[in-house]
Amino acid sequence: MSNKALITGIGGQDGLFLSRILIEKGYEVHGITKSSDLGTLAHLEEDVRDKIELRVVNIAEKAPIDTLISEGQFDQVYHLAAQSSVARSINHPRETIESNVLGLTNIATSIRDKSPQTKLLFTGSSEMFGDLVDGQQSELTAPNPQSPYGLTKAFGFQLVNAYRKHYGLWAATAILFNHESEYRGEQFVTKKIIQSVVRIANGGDETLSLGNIHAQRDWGYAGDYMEGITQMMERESPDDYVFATGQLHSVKEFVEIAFNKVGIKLEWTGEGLAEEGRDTETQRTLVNIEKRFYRPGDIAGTCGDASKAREQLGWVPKTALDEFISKMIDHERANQSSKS
Ligand code: GDR
Repeated sequence: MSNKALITGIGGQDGLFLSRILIEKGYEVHGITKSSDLGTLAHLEEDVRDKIELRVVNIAEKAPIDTLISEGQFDQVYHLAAQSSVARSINHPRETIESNVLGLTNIATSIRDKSPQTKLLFTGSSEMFGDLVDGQQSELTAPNPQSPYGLTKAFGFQLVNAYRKHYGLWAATAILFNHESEYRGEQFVTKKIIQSVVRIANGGDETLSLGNIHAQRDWGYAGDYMEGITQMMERESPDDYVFATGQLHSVKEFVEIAFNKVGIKLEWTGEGLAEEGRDTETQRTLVNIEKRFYRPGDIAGTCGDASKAREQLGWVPKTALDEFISKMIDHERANQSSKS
């Protein structure tokens, strides 16, 4: 009999990669989404998608989660469902808490009460660490969240720890640093940049407006991180792991690389809100700064130390930044040309 896995939040970028990996490994995959919209799963190969048992369930409601967990008796639950935008959490803290705090509490408590042999993996976030103080952030770094989103991820990390300790559950947190791909949502800066760069390369006359382009992130490829979390789940005893590349890049560098890839070289002038990126050939302004895209409490930088995952799981990020920016551009080009 094949192993049975449940993926909550299967309709996002990570759900797509994770379903592919689990189906390939021979798992029976069940997924829950918040609406009947297929979301990112629309990009999944049809034969893979057909194998997924999909259901619409609101994770913030306890009764349907109890029924699902009790009837499913899953071997593994990957809890991905969350309000995942830091920016949105600032304006919608209640929605973020409902989805992230109540959602995890419902899932973990149902497993404790209805299916205690089920392994639970929670996808945590580097956002729980707040700003980089020195060096890199690891499993031992103390949480110091700055945003409602980061607070919910710190809460989740501690809850999972407590359930593991007090109830003997197989429960663990994957502390994921920024991870991107061609299937990334438009609310995140990398996708926003790529969409605009491709439109401009295709002759569009827009300007890419951004907030803090000096923020630095440790960006990896989502497919690699989802491989890592399945390796984590296969361990006999539960433990938390950081997944990161250990490489820091600014938003500005990301913009420059993306434009370079479509043959446009930028030169920068000005500072703060007056900073601008111009096409060196035409002198046209392609990038500007708008105050509305700045966030209160934005984290200036995050950088992860994934040596524990490397040593204990043999995990290394395979896809370099340059490589996944190309994948994102190719995918976006195909997407835009299919619409024109
Ligand atoms: P982040 O990702 O908040 O790190 O959370 P995001 O891509 O939203 O922001 C990264 C950095 O870019 C700066 N920035 C902008 N961001 C957006 N979205 N739009 C802009 O116009 C813009 N201009 C500059 C931001 O200020 C920030 O510094 C991601 C999410 O995937 C979380 O779910 C995950 O937990 C963490 O990464 C690790």
